[in-house]
Amino acid sequence: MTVNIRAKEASTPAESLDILLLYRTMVTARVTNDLLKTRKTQGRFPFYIGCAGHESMAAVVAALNYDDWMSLYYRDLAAWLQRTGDIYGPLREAYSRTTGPMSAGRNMPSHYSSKRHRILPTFSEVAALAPFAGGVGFSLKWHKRNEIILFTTGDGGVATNDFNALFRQTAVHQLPVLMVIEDNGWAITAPSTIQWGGSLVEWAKGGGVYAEEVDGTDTMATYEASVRLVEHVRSGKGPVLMHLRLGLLDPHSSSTDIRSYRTKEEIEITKATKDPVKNFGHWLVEHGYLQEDDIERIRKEVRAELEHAETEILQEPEPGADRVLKDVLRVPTWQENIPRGTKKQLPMLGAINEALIELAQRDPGFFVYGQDVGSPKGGVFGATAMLVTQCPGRAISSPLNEQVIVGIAAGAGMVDGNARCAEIQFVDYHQSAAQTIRLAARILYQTYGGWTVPLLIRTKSGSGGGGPISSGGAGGGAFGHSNAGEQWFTSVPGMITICPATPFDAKGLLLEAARAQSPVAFLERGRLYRSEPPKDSQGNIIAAMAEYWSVPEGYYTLPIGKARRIRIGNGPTSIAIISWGTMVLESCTAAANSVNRYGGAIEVVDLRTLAPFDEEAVAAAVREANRVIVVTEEDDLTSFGRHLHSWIVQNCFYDLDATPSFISALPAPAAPYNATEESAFYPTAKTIEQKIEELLAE
Ligand SMILES: Cc1ncc(C[n+]2csc(CCOP(=O)(O)OP(=O)(O)O)c2C)c(N)n1
Repeated sequence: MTVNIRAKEASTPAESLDILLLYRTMVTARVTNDLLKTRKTQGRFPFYIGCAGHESMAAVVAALNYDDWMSLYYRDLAAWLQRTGDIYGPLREAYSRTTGPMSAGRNMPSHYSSKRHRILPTFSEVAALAPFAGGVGFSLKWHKRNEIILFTTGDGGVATNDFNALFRQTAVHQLPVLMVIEDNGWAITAPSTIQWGGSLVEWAKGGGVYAEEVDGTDTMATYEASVRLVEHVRSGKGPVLMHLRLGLLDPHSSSTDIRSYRTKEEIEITKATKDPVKNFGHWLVEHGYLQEDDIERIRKEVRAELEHAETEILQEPEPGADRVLKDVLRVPTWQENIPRGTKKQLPMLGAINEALIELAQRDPGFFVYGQDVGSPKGGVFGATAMLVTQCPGRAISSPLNEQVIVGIAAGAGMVDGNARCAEIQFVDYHQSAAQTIRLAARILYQTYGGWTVPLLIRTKSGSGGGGPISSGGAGGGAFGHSNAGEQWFTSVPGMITICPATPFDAKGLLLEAARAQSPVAFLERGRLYRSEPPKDSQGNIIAAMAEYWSVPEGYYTLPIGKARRIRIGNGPTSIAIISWGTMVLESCTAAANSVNRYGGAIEVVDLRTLAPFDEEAVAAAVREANRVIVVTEEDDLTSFGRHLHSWIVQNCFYDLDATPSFISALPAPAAPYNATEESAFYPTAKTIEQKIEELLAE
């Protein structure tokens, strides 16, 4: 028997609801849950986290259109089934089969993900998808699409920074997002009363988001409320928070003993009154849609279907060790191109402004999102000044929250597959977005290539403003404004990290970075924004570097992962200096001074890309010079510079005639403010020159 009923609201765009199919989906979720729970107990796989008590989420999804987006959490098996109809997927992931649609057997079960079905990839980090969901909503609104996004989390998830970032994103930009809080009363052993004060609904309304409490143990009430609230969101009236009251019928996960923290009485009452599958079954019988014995018949049919699926799945292949490094990083394949535009002298800031204009003109969906970037000043450094005047609406000022910023750009990039730009004012402040950045970089691996996150993070990094350190004047950036930053980004697997030293490279690399399907950290050194080419101690511009301050107009790209090898002097090289960013200029000055004094040649390798770095160029430079100095602006703690130094020891040992040298800033939190202490903190051309002398004397 198929019965179609429509929601009461005449204007609803939701498809007519087949309530028996909805019931069957909920039963399928419960029976799958029970089967997988048993299999875990039998030791067939290591972990399971279930959905019992949350099956009415199928009714929320039934109120969406098929092209709406979803960001689910681990209790949303019923939502998965309602959207995809795929009963095999959850079993395949539990048994870790390569056929798994969410991660090809790479991730724990219940981490729902499907690009095809517009389900963003669930993280283990509670509510961590929230800022990405805000980015999806931002993109849908920006492109005036008729779709919305459903975001779900538990009552514990409400307390996370990530959820609060989403809330702010949706409230400030009035995004088409339906936030459903699946409140089952518990976050492992913590009752929901410790997650927020007062009323969640009133809290949301006070922050500019319409909110309602809904009884999730009553499936028809959930469906009717969902239809109404989805319509609210879709019609442009703004975001909605649904506080969905549920009961948790099972332990938190297969690793938790429910009796150790919940009373017998509370468990019994929950099971008797808050079981949405049981309640909906009774309702269907009461209203004459089913007979009493249909309930058991349907359960048995579903169980047989699942057991059949399970038998098939057990024949399917498990992952092999050979794929463990697959889909860590996607670096774009560089297409050789010759810059044709007229060249003109430009500082790095001008080159970055031009690159952003090129991106906006070529891609109507490209925008820069960050603090102050939409002001006529073009952000505090003026990097978006040209964008603001020449491409109105493409530089968008954000609230003061780095996680909000990164989430908007990352989620928007996931919608249309092209990188959108997040500007972080000073690299130090990316730390509040660190989890979102790390997870953006993980998605490719976690989903076995199912999803990519094109994302361009531009940020001012390194010591103060002005010119190179040796050219006079302390930066004065001090704490919060002067960190190098590469020690953070290069330690994130799945992340590309770029740090240009010259205006020519900055423009070409920024344009190439926007083609990447892996997130990129683009470190712009404040010292280099307005810097001129480096000079030797007699004031002569170093010829080998001068041409890179001449920047072609128009579009050109440079390869990611390729170093620039700069030879200073003539004849065979006696030392290779490996550096990047500001330290390239310092190294060139030191090398020129040494060559002026002693003759010969020194090679400076400008890495340009730090992750993945150009191993071939580094090895070749060491092989030719047999002496090497690594120069970094980072503190002397665990750092990218130390990693590179260690790589050289491990891979180039037999090409070395002397211990590989290492120059860095000091092992302190950051450069102090006053000029004397600041200068003592950073390496300069002088420090490098002394090291060159020592090495040549060995
Ligand atoms: C950020 C983060 N902190 C801690 C954990 C460990 N953890 C996993 S689930 C969970 C409780 C989540 O509770 P809630 O959001 O209410 O969802 P429920 O499991 O009750 O449905 C915790 C603390 C985690 N996965 N992520």
